[in-house]
Amino acid sequence: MELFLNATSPYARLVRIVVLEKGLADAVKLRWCDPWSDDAQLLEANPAGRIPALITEDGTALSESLVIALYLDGMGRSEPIIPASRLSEVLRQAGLGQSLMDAAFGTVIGRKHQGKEVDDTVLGRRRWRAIHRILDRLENEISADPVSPSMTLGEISIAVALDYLSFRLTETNWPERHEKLKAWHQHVTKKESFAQTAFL
Ligand SMILES: N[C@@H](CCC(=O)N[C@@H](CS)C(=O)NCC(=O)O)C(=O)O
Repeated sequence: MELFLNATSPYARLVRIVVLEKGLADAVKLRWCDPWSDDAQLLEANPAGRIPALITEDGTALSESLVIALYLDGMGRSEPIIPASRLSEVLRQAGLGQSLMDAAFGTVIGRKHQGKEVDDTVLGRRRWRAIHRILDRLENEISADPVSPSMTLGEISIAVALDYLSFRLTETNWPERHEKLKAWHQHVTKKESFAQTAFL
């Protein structure tokens, strides 16, 4: 399999962590690229021009991080990252993590192309309100310790989104404002798969 990625995308990092957690590192070749440079092979794999994209063993090109995570969960012999017994809880967390990533990434990319003033537009303010609401909700909902020793897709998604805030939007100061979430995040990100994929 081949995974198109870069070192700063939260969506690509989520998939990379899934690859490691599922014990599939040897089966997935990393194909580093710049999604903003219209890389011809990436466009062939994903006409949207976005990473991550995964070419499966049978040559199928998959896009969208959660879709790729779902595919990888069906492979490898490790514990499922979407356990059937906790389906709704894990998918709820995955959705919240993904929404946090979307609002944060939208803010970062908006600033890059239109300047920081974009934060004061209708859409910019809306994204910031979403970021704060999601953080508050996670602070209220997250249980102190993860339920199982193996990671779930929900935990990976939320933890990567929080790391992305610390990487790109430090002004959120989320660890100072959300103590329970901070402790949870410290616990979850102790895993080797997080260390190996740190944002650069
Ligand atoms: N919903 C998508 C989002 C993917 C995405 O936006 N990736 C960014 C990098 S972080 C990208 O490739 N952007 C290039 C572009 O939008 O042209 C997913 O979950 O995979």
